[in-house]
Amino acid sequence: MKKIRNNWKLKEVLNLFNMPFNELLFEAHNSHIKNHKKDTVQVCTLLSIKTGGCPEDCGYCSQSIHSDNPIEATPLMSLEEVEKQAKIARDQGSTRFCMGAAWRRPSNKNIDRVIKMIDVVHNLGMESCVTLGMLSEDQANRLSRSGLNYYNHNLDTSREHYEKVISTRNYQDRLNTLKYVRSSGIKVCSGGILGLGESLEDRAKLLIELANLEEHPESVPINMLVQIEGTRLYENEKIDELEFVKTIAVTRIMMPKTYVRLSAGRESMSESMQALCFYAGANSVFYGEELLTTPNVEVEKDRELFSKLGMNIEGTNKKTEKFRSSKRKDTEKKHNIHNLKLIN
Ligand code: SAM
Ligand code: DTB
Ligand code: SF4
Repeated sequence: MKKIRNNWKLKEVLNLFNMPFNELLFEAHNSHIKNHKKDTVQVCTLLSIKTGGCPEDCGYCSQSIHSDNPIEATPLMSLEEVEKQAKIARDQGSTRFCMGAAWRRPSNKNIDRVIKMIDVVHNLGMESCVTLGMLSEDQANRLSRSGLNYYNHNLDTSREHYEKVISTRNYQDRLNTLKYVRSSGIKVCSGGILGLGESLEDRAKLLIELANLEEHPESVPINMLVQIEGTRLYENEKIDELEFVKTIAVTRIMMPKTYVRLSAGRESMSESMQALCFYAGANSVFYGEELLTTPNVEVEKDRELFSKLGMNIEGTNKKTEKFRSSKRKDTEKKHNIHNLKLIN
């Protein structure tokens, strides 16, 4: 992605946050329509290919062995199961498939297996994304040679707040992986979570870290903490809805060409709040009934919302919908599934 601006200062970002709400949204919306196709949303389906048993102690995550109620650990999913899930996602209209694994860092053997999964996704005509924890330079290069499109690796919060959330790795570990991913040629997907007990200044500093990278990430997910029982941050004070919308707007202004993903937490957001986020510059979402270990908005509900808002899914048109609908019938037959909940 072309360099835009990467010398943001804290004071000017705080000034953006302190603008009157309507003025901030208006400025963000103008930046959005100058740089992106209007009323278009990019959709990506998530699949947890290796769940639970993670040695990291991220205070928000149900997959950490440090959680009081850790999710059951599973082995790495079979290629056949990945293919089945990827076909369902494609038939539901998804154009990107993101596979997540609860690892601190993947072994080289597991990288080999993930590369085969990436091939499966490409053969189905979707873009690929993976999120596997920390990578070595060599692993990033191998994934790049496999044709991987995106690597997701979040900074989560500001450098200062980070150690209150995670103690088993540091900020520089995260930045190193992002550096290897960027120099390997894979597109960068990196963002954060709101509702981790961070201050407004922490939110501004997270965005400065991302926007002051040599190149802006192509994709920035903004997650709202999904509070999961047993995790350290369960029952944290919830972030104010309008503060969340403002963070989307500031992200849009600071990184005009980036896809801003309205990520985890949509299930508990009203349609009006999501509509405000789209106005403020969000232009991608996770799509499909599940995130990694928690539920997401139902596909039909999303379809209805997009239709109410006059929004289209990026990369789909009448021809691709017809193709998907015929593929959907094959998938239903092959896996003996009736009535996949989907597009019409
Ligand atoms: N283990 C890898 C890692 O941490 O990079 C990949 C999977 S991890 C679950 C991917 C991202 O999901 C995390 O970096 C975090 O930003 C987000 N996430 C995890 N649990 C979450 C929660 N409860 N609410 C919101 N976002 C969450
Ligand atoms: C991201 O920023 N959010 C996604 C994805 N990248 C991998 C994960 C959200 C997880 C929400 C909690 C769960 O389902 O476990
Ligand atoms: Fe492990 Fe990723 Fe969960 Fe942290 S967020 S505990 S690294 S799966």
